[in-house]
Amino acid sequence: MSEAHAHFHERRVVALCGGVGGAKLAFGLAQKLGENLTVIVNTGDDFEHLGLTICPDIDTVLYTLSGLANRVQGWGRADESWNFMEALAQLGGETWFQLGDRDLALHVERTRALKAGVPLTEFVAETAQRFGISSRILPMCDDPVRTVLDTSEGILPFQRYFVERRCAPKVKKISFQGAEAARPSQSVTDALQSADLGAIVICPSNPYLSVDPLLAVPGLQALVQAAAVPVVAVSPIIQGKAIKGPTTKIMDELGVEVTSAAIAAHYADLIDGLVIDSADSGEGEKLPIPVHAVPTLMSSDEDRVRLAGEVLDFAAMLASIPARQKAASS
Ligand code: FO1
Repeated sequence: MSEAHAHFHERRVVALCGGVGGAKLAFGLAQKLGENLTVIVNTGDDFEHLGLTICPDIDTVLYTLSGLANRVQGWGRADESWNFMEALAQLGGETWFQLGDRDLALHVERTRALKAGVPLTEFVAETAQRFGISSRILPMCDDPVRTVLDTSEGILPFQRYFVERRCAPKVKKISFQGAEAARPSQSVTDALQSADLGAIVICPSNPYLSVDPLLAVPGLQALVQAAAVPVVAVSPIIQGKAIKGPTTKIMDELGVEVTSAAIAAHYADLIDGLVIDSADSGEGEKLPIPVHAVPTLMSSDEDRVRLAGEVLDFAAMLASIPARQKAASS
């Protein structure tokens, strides 16, 4: 761990992150790096609902890094009450997507700010500051990008598939509406081009649903590839299973083997190393890139911080090998 501390003491780290799983590692990285961490978050899950703009992954990262998160469900706030939902149900309103009373305040205030012309990036930065978060949290872009799934039940917007249909329909294709017209914000570009950048971490989020939307923003993938620092991904797969969510089911439906090797192949153009679970260390030996096998299950805050330390150590090790540096190889 001392190696990583030495290497990253003055350097910045960018993490690419989706919702619940990714936010856990982002929490660990934030504990280690504080203001030297920038988390770029998926906004493909965002949607307009009940007249409000909801940004689930951004909010999951905000709540997780500030300690406000509901740790059991992973999304939403702890100490939540549900009076609004109960009253809405009584009125015959839409209740398939649960909005807690405290959580609702964030959606109302964000919708007001966006309507007043405040960019999402600015609103998130101000909210993070109010929540006492020292790390930077950036939406992947300020333009609307919406993940849409072509399924056995037809075309479904992300939250209809994920929450209302509980990921039951078979996924045939995933697309990111609006991505072609989107551009990385200046803050995202600056973070990835920073002269102080030491590493880029791809959190153990769902590669297809949570990380691909980020990479679909034209120019963002090129910024990651152009950065002359190690890019390290953490595999969300442990022994052929994903800890949470539909990753395994979607990989099956898309005809991809549920292995860390498939994750390495998915990110082949991007990463210099992959962190996999120690239970899969045998599999790691067969991969064509450097692999670091450690326990990746994050049940406690200690687990999150420990895994973050391992990821930073691994990145520091990769940075110390000149042949591995992208600047040298490209
Ligand atoms: N997930 C659910 O499974 N059911 C819900 O009713 C639900 C509500 C919700 C409200 C606000 C929020 O920020 C997240 C919410 N989520 C809910 C989680 C969300 O759908 C997923 O975590 C992500 O979009 C996937 O990363």
